[in-house]
Amino acid sequence: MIQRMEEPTPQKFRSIWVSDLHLGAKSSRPHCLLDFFRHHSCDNLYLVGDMIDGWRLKKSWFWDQLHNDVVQKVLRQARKGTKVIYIPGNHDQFARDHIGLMMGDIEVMRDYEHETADGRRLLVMHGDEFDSVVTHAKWLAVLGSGAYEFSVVLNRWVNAIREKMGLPYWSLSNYLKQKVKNAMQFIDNYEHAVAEEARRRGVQGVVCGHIHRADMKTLEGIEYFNTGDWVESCTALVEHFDGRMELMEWNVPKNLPKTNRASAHMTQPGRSLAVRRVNEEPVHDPEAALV
Ligand SMILES: [Mn+2]
Repeated sequence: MIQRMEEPTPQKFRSIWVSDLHLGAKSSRPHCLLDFFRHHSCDNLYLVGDMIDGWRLKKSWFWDQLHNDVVQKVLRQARKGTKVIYIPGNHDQFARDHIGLMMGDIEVMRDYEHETADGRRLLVMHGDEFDSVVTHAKWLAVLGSGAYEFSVVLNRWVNAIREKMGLPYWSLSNYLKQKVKNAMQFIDNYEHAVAEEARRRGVQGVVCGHIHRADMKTLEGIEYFNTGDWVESCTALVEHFDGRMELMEWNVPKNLPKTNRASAHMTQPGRSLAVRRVNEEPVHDPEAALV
């Protein structure tokens, strides 16, 4: 008998939402999503936009076997009976020309109303529509915590030069703090705009992506879910069979030998991110244009 490499038995959910994979961008992490799909299955799979980064692909073609594998995996799930709905985002807006059509077994929609097992109605959309409603603050132009110390050193240099040029003292750290504040304000405005749209449509909640910030909370009576991304955080939103929602993080180191991969994340399978959100570090995205 031929010994085959064993596939894991996937954990099954009623629904899974993923977004912002940005396939085609160098920072995309298709191996993480592929591994997530190997370990989880569902009845309803939602691809909530920016799955493929058409903007990047126009500039330089970055597409390897792993990219194909993810696409194949999704197509296979659709063929096997998972209802797959693809809601294109701003980076894969070329697919918006196909709204209402089928791509293989995948249905392409502008947005979608999902009904949970316990009867809540959730508006599913990518969410870039609400960029213009909020500010045009470059909210991603913020730095992570490690960069703060560096900024203090840099500040000294900057001001030494400014002094030589006869310019007054200028605080880099205040400048950065202001940037971070703007970023937080942007996120807050965005979330409220999206929640407001759900209210306008008469549904109980909203599932979106776009800002690469996984979250799960209630905003003025509207349930707000953000699926996060597969560029940095590798997060998915899942619905259990009783309608319970959960945010999952699925990070797999890229260079881990295949056989060890399972153990890499089994230490914390699907931990909830719901508590991670207060006063946390601002998002730092190495490719700011990804949103
Ligand atoms: Mn987007």
